[in-house]
Amino acid sequence: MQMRPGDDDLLLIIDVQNDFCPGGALAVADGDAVVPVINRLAERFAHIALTQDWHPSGHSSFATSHPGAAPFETIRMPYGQQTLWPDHCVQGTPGAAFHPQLATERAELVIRKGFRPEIDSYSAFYENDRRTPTGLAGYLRERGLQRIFLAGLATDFCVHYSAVDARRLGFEAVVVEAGCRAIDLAGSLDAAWTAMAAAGVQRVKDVAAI
Ligand code: VGL
Ligand code: ZN
Repeated sequence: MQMRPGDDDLLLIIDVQNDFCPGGALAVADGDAVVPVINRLAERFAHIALTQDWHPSGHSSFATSHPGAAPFETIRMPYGQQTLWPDHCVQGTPGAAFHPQLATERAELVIRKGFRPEIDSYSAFYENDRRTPTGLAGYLRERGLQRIFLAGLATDFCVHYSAVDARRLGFEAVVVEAGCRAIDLAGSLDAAWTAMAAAGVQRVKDVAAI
């Protein structure tokens, strides 16, 4: 398959926000290392979109919203199992802002997610009930964008869910590994790569591979 990005291709940069970088509220190990990789990658794309995790304070995915619960525990929500997180990416806070070195100027769309208090949203396409759409699929279809390259944070949550949903919706999906870093909770990174492969998500190592 032709990997070189063309006019039907989009680079979807997932959640490269301060709270997921070292020093942030839900820091991903080495999370800021994705920034130069993604900036180089972005130069190759005609179309770029960003996602931004964007929670109201008191969001139901925050452990602090569940008395007695601790971050990284799993609870049952009406829509299924949900990992609880430290408070992060609260709307309008510095932690929710994009990493200051991320080149955001050429992005054509910023899609915010996780703004409904009662439901989390890992995927750029659907909230965690896997049925409430964000609108991104309609946007991509209307613009004739068919293949989505993904990079960002975190590999095993928002990148993973977004890539699998892209396939479920009939888009091609390619994850650029060097542009991703993982949280890796209890084997979640291995499980994510397995699930992505099963869904037909392609995996490339680096910018040089495309
Ligand atoms: C994410 C956990 C909670 C992510 C967002 O961007 O992968 N993970 N919210
Ligand atoms: Zn979140």
